[in-house]
Amino acid sequence: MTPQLHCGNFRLSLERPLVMGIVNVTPDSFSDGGRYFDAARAVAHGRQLVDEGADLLDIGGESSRPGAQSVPLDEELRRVLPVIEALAGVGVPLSVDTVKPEVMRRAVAAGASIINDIAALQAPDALEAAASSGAAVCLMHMQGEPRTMQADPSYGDVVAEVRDFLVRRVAAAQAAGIAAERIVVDPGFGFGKRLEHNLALLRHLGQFADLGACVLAGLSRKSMLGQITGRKVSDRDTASVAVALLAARNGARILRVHDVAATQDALAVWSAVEGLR
Ligand code: PT1
Repeated sequence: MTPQLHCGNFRLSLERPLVMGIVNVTPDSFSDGGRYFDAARAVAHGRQLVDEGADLLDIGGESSRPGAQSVPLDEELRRVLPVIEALAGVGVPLSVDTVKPEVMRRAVAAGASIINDIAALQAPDALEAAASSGAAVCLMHMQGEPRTMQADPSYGDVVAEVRDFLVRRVAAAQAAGIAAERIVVDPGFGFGKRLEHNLALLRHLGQFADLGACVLAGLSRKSMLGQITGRKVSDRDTASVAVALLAARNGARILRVHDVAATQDALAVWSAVEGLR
C-alpha cells in the first residue's frame, strides 16, 4: 500500500510529491479597500492556485519571515477565518499556518484540515487543540523566534539537532493522540539558519524520511535563494522551482510554494523520468 496523509476527511496519496500553494492573508499596503478587500484578494488567489494544480492550500494571517512581528489573536482570526470559510468547498485540503491554539480550533471548525505550526505545537494547549481537532499537523523546527531568529543562528551538527527535535515533537504529538498518518515534519528552512545550515539540511533531507512522518519543505523565494543567485525576492521563481525539485528528489513529499504551476510542471518532468505516472 502506498503511504497516505490523513487530513480531515481527505486521504492524500504520497506516492508522488504534493504541491502546497501559499495563500497569505495580510493587509495590502497598496490598497485602502480594507478588510473585505484583503480577504477577497486572498480567496481569489487561493482559487487560482487550485486551478494551477495545487494539491493543498496553506492559509496564513501572521508572517513568519525574519524580522516579522506577531499578530494579536483577534486580528489573526479576522484575517484567516473568512478566507478558510470561503475556500472550504474548493476541493483540496486547507492548512492553517498558525502558532495559536485558539486559531487552530476556530480554523478547523471553519473548514481547515491541517494545522501548520512553525512552533511544532510547543505553545501551552497547542498539542491538545490539535489532537482534539482531528486535523493533520505539520511540526516545524525553528531556532529562536521570527523577530530575531537570523541574528546569530548556531549549531554543532545542524542535521542531527533538527532531526532530534523533530523526533521529540513527533513523539509528543503521538503521545497526545495524533496518529502517525496525520503527522508531517519540516526542517524549517530559513528559520534560525544560515545558508550553510539550509544547504546541509537540503543535502541530508533523506535522514528525515524515517521519522514515521512525511516531510514538507518550504524554500520558495527565501533569502537563501537570494544568497545563491544574487536575485531579489520578486525574481526568485526559477531558483524556487529548481530547489523544490531537489527537495523532492531528496525525499520531500509536500512542497510549500508560491508558483504552483511551474512547480507542477517540474514535478511532471521528474515523475515522467522516474516512471511514476
Ligand atoms: C515553512 C514555512 C512555513 N515558511 C512551514 N510553514 C514560511 N511548514 C511560513 C527567508 O529566509 O518553510 N514551512 N510558514 C515563511 N517563512 C520564511 C522564512 C520566509 C524565511 C522567508 C524566509 O527569506
